[in-house]
Amino acid sequence: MWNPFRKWRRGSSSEDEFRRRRAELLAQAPIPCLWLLGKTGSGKTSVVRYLTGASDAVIGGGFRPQTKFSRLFSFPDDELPIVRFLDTRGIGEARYDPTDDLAQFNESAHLVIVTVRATDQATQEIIDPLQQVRRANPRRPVLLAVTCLHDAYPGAQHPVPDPFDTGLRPRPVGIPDDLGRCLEAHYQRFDGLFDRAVPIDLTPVDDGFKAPDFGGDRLKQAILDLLPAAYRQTLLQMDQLRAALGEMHQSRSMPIILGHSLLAATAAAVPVPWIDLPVVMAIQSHLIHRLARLNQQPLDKATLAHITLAISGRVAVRMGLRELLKLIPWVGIAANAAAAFAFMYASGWVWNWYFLEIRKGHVPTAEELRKMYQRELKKGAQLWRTSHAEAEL
Ligand SMILES: Nc1nc2c(ncn2[C@@H]2O[C@H](COP(=O)(O)OP(=O)(O)OP(=O)(O)O)[C@@H](O)[C@H]2O)c(=O)[nH]1
Ligand SMILES: [Mg+2]
Repeated sequence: MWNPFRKWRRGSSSEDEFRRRRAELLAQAPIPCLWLLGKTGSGKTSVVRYLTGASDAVIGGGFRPQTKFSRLFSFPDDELPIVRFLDTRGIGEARYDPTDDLAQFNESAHLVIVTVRATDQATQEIIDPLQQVRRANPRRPVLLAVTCLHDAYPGAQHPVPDPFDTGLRPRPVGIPDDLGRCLEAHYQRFDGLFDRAVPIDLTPVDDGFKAPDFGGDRLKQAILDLLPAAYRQTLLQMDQLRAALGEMHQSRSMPIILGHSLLAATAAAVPVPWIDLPVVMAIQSHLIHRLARLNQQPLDKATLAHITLAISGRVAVRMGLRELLKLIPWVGIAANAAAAFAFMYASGWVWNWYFLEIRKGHVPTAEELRKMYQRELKKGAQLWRTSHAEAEL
């Protein structure tokens, strides 16, 4: 029985070796890192929750302390992140000195998001460190997120329709002027320290707002526009997948499958022959085991062989990725990466579906598995193409 993981292991030793190579690949993978800078209670965690769909408990438990003032949250986890958030703590309670954070993260943070509450006027403690952060890398984009808009219209619902123009410093049109004045004051205070602003109000559902993610689309669009193109893709893929999956985007499988697909694409794009096929196969094996654990399903060798065989047949399994490459009409590194991405994406969703069906008491037939694999392969290729095309715009 052919087992891609065993073959790879025989060639190159152990789980440690895989971890080492994964770390090498992760260092090259275009994982965006967003640096959240804001006073305590200004909405940093709310931004993370909105962008990832993760719960407060997951976010809280996933933060790793980095420096005196900061901690890092890798989504969905440290093992295979698709996006990272650097969260500053305690600003407003203590004087924040960004020197340590800059020493550690100046190179790796791609975008700074400054959160400030609409009616907060004591902003100097955030302006001072922001000046230092801006000076350290003036080309790194800074997004000013003005949060808790409703503080400017207490007791009322958010205005409908959305009253903001689409400028870099959005202003509300046709509503009472308090909010407009608050925003204008922030734009003046932070003048020269940000590239674009977004008014948002991200509220827990229990707070009773009819629109709990007020301005959320504006926030996402601004992040996509500001991030360097290479780092934009990952977020685009996540966004497009969410739209396509609807309710299922809450599923914890999505970021895991996406993370493995991106790592496979990175492996295939590295122009070193030894790295592509064996490592991609090892990544697939990891993905399958992760999904089995997530769905609380046992995974034995017989099942592994049975499904792999059902999906693509004995010869095609052996040749999996290489065969796939031939079917893709472009050549070169980009095609390798695209094929590896689609291959991992399709494998992930087929396995995930298999585990879900088994839990329901239905054993999928080989024909069903094959059909789904073909369908998901097309979707994966499409996702790669559209997110790359959009990222290059
Ligand atoms: N209504 C509303 N509530 C918000 C908004 N942003 C944050 N909050 C609420 O304000 C509280 C603090 O928000 P967090 O997102 O935890 O703030 P934080 O910046 O992460 O705070 P620290 O972790 O203490 O530094 C929470 O109860 C949020 O639900 C917003 O835009 N609108
Ligand atoms: Mg927080």
